[in-house]
Amino acid sequence: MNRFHFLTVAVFLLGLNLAMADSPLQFDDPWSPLAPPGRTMAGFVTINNPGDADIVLVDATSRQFGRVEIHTMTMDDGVMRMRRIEELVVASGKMVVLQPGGRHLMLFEPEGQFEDGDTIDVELIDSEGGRHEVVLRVRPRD
Ligand SMILES: [Cu+2]
Repeated sequence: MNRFHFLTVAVFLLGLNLAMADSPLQFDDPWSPLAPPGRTMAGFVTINNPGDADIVLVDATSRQFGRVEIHTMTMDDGVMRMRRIEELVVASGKMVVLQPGGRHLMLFEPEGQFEDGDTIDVELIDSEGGRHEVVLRVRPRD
């Protein structure tokens, strides 16, 4: 491969990489309340979608946890219950708030211990297979 071809391929690969990393979603104040070691944790974030298309989040993953789910909370006979939701729609031009007492990320089976200031890398996966990286910062509950 001559030098010109090498550069062409390198530029092509770089462009591909940028395209894959490109998420239209904007994440505001992603955080996770400090929890005792080994406990299931939660993730909160405000998600904005300034893009032209609705984005439907269907799954989540983190290499720091065995399993991540998107949850909702509902009042059921006076008792707050949470359950997994299969679809979290972030409509074009809209905002979705994951917050204590409402929808949240549930982080099961922590791989280690987390302290104030640590970060948790989460990938949100949409219905088209697109991945959206969000970094939660661990801090004490307000
Ligand atoms: Cu939950």
